[in-house]
Amino acid sequence: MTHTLFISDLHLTPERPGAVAAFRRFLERRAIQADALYILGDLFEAWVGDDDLASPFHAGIAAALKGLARAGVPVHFLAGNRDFLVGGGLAEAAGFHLLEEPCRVDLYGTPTLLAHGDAWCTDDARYQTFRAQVREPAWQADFLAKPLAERHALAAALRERSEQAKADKRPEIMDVNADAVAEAFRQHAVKRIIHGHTHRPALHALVVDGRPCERWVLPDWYDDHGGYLVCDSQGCHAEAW
Ligand code: LP5
Ligand code: MN
Repeated sequence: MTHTLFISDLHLTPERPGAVAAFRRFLERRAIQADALYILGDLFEAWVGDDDLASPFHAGIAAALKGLARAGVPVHFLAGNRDFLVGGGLAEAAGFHLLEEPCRVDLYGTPTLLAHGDAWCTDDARYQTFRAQVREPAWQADFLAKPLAERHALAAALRERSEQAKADKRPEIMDVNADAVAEAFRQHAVKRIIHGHTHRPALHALVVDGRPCERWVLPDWYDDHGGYLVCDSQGCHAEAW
């Protein structure tokens, strides 16, 4: 047993070649040494359906991930708000296991809860309304039935709307809600949570019902920065790439 790696919020797109190159290097040189790799959502800038594997960019990322899995490192993926439409097609092409969030795992003896993190941003009421709608199977079936080009156009329009909406929101409401997090520690009987989404990498030490707990927030990846969490039997620590 050595260590397990956690990443999220890479937002991979051909428009940010620095982050893409860093991800490829990370897979080839760093993740190859791990017991397992967990991707906690927002691997892609936007995922509009598994038929988008027709794009050479997406197929190339899937192939790189599959290379890691073929080399014997299990890869696990749970979806974020940018790639909640990832399904069995990408899982097959990339060789990863799809997880439902939140997902409780035993990490070298420490029960740990994994999630993207957006579901705990309960103060962001407009986002939660939107999230509930796009997680509906009927909405997803309707969206996936549209031509690929139309889905790309809708996703681009939504990204623009989202950036405008975020500019008008107070930063606090875009962070996780303390009560929602405490409830997750309680409900899943864990002392450690790992998540992404908020782009506020940190270790938060807290006490829930008298028990010391830790919440690790993963960093995002852009052309000039990014990183991952390393966990082993001694605990976790963050590393930059
Ligand atoms: O992603 P991030 O961190 O920047 O912002 C999120 C929330 N925004 C989103 C939207 C994603 O960025 C884009 C997802 C692309 C997925 C592609 C597939 C599905 C396409 C569906 C096409 C309709 O998740 C943002 C949060 C922020 O996190 C912090 O938690 O605040 O939430 C918003 O900005 C949502 C707005 O507040 C409400 C948006 C209402 C949109 C209504 C539908 C518009 C239809 C668009 C087509 C014209
Ligand atoms: Mn996110």
